[in-house]
Amino acid sequence: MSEVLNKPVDRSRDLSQPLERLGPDETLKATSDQLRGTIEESLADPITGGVLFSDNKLMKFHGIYQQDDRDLRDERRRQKLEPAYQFMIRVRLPGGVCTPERWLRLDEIGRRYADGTLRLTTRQTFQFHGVLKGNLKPSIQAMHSVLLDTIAACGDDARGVMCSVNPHRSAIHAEVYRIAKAASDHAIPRMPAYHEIWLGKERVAGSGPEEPFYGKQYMPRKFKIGFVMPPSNDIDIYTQDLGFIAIAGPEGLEGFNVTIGGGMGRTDGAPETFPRLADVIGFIPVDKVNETCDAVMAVQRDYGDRVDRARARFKYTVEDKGLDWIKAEIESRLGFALAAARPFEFVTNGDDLGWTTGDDGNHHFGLFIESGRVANRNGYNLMDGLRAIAEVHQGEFRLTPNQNLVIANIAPDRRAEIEELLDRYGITGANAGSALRRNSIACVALPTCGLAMAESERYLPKLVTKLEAMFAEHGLADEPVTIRMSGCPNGCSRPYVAEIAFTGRAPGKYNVYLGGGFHGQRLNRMYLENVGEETILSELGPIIARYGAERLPGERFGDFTIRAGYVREVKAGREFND
Ligand code: SRM
Ligand code: SF4
Repeated sequence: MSEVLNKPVDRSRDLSQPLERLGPDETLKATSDQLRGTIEESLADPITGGVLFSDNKLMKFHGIYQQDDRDLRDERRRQKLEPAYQFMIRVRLPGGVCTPERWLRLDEIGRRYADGTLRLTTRQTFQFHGVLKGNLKPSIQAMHSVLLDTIAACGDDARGVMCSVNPHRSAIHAEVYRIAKAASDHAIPRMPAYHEIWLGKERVAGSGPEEPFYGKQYMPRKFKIGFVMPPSNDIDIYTQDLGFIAIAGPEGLEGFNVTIGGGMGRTDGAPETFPRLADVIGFIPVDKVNETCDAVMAVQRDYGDRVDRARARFKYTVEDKGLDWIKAEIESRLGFALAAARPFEFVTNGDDLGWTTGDDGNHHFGLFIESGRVANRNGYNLMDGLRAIAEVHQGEFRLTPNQNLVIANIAPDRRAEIEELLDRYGITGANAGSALRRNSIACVALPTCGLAMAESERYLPKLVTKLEAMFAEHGLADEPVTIRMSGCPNGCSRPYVAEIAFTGRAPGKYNVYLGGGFHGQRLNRMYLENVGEETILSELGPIIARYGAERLPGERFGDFTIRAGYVREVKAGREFND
């Protein structure tokens, strides 16, 4: 990234402050020898299946998290054994586009080194779970053999860049994807430590700083960038730290509206934390995207809170400094004023499932994948089926922000072959289930996520079975309603923009939220606190019944719950906890 933007600023939070006045993570980053720490030593330590606490933190920048199997935690404690340490690896995959060759390699890694599954995430990439320490290097090296990496997939940096999955308007989509990919390549940190530790490269001493933009301390916190193509808001643009809304005219792509300051994460009982929807601050031409990434990220790098990590996301910098001030600071770094934002319209944040045809006549199959888990389970051999398809497919796979998959760019004369494989493996996901199920997202949660307070991926499908029966009873089986569950308030399924949402409080207990906007344009509000399934069903049942009987033509469930007075509309993130 550009060094020009490294101008000194704001002494209260500037990196030149003594480290002891900043949070412990800042000290760790600054003294980590550019993210090397003692990762090599931790990996080589045969006494434990884990790594040092500090190395675990640093490994996040390398796309790797230490976890332990929480299903086994109590039993192992009783047996006085260390936790069943294992690792999660997250791939960097801008826009979720994956070639069949890469799919096959990732499938092999999943079977050989992980828990035998692939997990498609809400930011359009793959995660591996259950990787043992000794299998980390072989996994990363296998990815490298198909030119994939995990750099900055986690950590205080620019995370995986998202891009709308829109095979219908393929020419413009291709251009937006190309720009999103370039922005990802631009924002990725230069990280020699990664190549040394995982790929065995020799350390080379250079004259300049190893990372000219991020420096030694990187960003105050994770930073998320996304590109969206109206009328689909599939990436939930208002939840991104920095977003680009593609504006297309008669001649093609004209540029992007820029959004800043979105985010979901919050903490129960901490009103100073809240989800926030991004603001649209102006329009830029196509060739200013990377400069805009630099300018916005530099403002957050220099002004973000480096003392309190709970308030270190860009959304709080925007709240604390004020939108006008932040916009002026971005413009001063850009050296030009943003143009007025152009009109645009979103109609959905869901995916197109089933067969569709693109501008160029190629076919695409959108496949619903429950909670994004690709596995062979309970007689449904989805992982084998997708492997068989990858072996013959000549287009690509596109991972969606709703944890689904598009088998994309199937030439007309190849469609029959793909259809035959879908039939042979019984892969009918897109057509099976209610509209409620097809619009459901659950984060991973138990047993791997160390922050989970309740089940999510393993529970939401069962809850949906009960709720969809209620919707069907009132003639609403085909009514799309967004429903999202997270095992804790961090909100990895982007629950606070869903029409119905659940966040875990304790085993079997959830907060319930209603009133989110159908295409992600409005935050929801808490309706029930810390309740179990019985209360969830007994409280939601009458609301669903009234919706069936009293809704206005075209009225969405989230809008209805506000009109009917179940929840008050949230107009700004700060109001979320009122
Ligand atoms: Fe997330 C932390 C999983 C998307 C907000 N997230 C985690 C960790 C790494 C837990 C941890 O820190 O120990 C989870 C690993 C669980 C596991 O076992 O795999 C985790 N997050 C996920 C994924 C896999 C959920 C999924 O089911 O798909 C998503 C991976 C995305 C990717 O491919 O990069 C995922 N996480 C999100 C999103 C949605 C998004 O980005 O569009 C959010 C909300 C948006 C936002 O960032 O505001 C999100 N994750 C968080 C947070 C809260 C951050 C905050 O601002 O407070 C945490 C906790 C943290 O960072 O301290 C977190
Ligand atoms: Fe884990 Fe919480 Fe994210 Fe779910 S929302 S994956 S429980 S951090």
